Amino acid sequence: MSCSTLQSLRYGYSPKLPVMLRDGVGSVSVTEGEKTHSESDQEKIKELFPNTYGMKEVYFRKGDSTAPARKHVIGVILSGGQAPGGHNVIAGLFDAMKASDPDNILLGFKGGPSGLVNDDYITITADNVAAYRNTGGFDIIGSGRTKLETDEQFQKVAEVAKKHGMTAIVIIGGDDSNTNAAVLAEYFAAHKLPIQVIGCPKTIDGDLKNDDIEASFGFDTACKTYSELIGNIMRDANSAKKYWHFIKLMGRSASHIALECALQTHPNVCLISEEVQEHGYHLNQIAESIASSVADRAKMGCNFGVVVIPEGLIEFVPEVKKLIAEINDTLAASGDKFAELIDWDAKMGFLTAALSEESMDVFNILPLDIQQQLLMDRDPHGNVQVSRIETEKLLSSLVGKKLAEMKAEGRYSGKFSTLHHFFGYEGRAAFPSNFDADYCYSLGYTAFCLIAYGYTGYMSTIRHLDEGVGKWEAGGMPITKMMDMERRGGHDKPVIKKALVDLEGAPFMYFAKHRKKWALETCFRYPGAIQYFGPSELCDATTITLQLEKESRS
Ligand code: FBP
Repeated sequence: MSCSTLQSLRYGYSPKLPVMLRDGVGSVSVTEGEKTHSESDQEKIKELFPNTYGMKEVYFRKGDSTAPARKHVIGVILSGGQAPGGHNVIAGLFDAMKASDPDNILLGFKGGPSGLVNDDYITITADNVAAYRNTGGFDIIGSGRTKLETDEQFQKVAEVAKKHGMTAIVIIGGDDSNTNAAVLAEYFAAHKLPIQVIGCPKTIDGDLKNDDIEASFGFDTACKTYSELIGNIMRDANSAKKYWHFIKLMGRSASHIALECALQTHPNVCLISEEVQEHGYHLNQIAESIASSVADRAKMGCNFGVVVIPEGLIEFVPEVKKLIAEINDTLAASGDKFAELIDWDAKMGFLTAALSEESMDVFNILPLDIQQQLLMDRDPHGNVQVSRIETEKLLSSLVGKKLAEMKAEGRYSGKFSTLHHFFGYEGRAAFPSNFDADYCYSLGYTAFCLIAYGYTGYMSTIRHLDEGVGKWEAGGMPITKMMDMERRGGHDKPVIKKALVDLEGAPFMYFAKHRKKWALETCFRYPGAIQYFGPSELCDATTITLQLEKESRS
């Protein structure tokens, strides 16, 4: 019996590289573009990054390398939530390093930034990498959410780097981790330490996106995985014709994942948090609009449908946003006092005394399990863990109440049976699509080219992602270019601006144009599973978001 598995077959996949990288690092030349400036707050950011601000944009071309020959010991970390393709960033980095000099060494620090601070590492070998090529997950070295931001941590990292003779560190992470990469690069430059820092844009959420980063890696695979699942549910719904499915999708604050999945599958309803915020829609209004879609379909004999809800929605509903902010302040100010209260009535007493009357009214209309979820521990950044709040259940119960009222008034006579789903972890460690496998490998390869040419404080970039790999362009962009000043935890901080869904952007506009029809009719699309082998138009297709963004630019 043959025992080929997708895993074993994927080990043999050769990720495609942009043309300028295909002949190996010895044949990559560099061109510098214009000096860069930050998104906004230029004077302030220049002052905070005196050694790494204003550097030039970098492009790689085919040509003889002029990078100085030098042995490298590079440390790499994976930071934050898993995103498909992380292993390939490491594989691309490893292959480029070894192609440049077989004696180069790659150290993988375990469990995210804390591994770097605590000098917990493995030496990455060819055998190691071979066991993880083109696979999902971050298990080659693990990941973590420790923030790398204090001088004390930087000092420890410097000691670890000195001990190993490290020349560079590659940080594979989201907006916050890349912000910290820029701060670390500035710290090393200010202390005249010869350690370069390069970032790679990771997150399924798709919110690390700007003029220079067309997409973060993992978004493509995660959306395709969720779209397959949603499509399967739609087909089941359209067969059984008896359930309304409420599906919450990961993505933290931004609704990019929900929007892309809606474009892929055409649900009856897809909420977009950014739109809810823009119009200040209240919970009541959101429930009413879903209920009206349910009632309209019921008139046509369709007592089934699909509602897609972005994970972070709850934080964008004005009254809940206010409630969460008040709970955050109350929990932060109470120290351990609140956590020590075991009895629910005692907790309620505490909250009633601390929250405004308006917020307490909102809290009181929420079902008990949602109330409890809102009081759970915050993440290390002090944020509510939105992935753990069952917004899908909250909304379906509010819609149920609305429909009951409509029934009593004779305005609705259908059946409303609901099922709930939350898709998040199902997609974060999936086998990367060809797009993510190629993109990630290219990001890792490019990261080494940036290091070889001596750059620090840069993010590895691949442009023209909406075209085939043959047209991709490898390069680097100073991270400070992507920054602005934001108020975080009571202080003004330089950060990479998080990209939320642009309500005037082509993907949202397309959705807005079609959603009325999708709400009433059954227009479901069934994308099926990600294809790894077969015709290129199937296997290498990008997201609809990227395609629409491209069309709107051309
Ligand atoms: P990052 O890429 O920003 O780390 O987040 C990815 C993510 O999957 C979010 O979509 C989600 O809200 C969060 O991680 C869940 O966190 P955890 O893995 O800690 O449960």
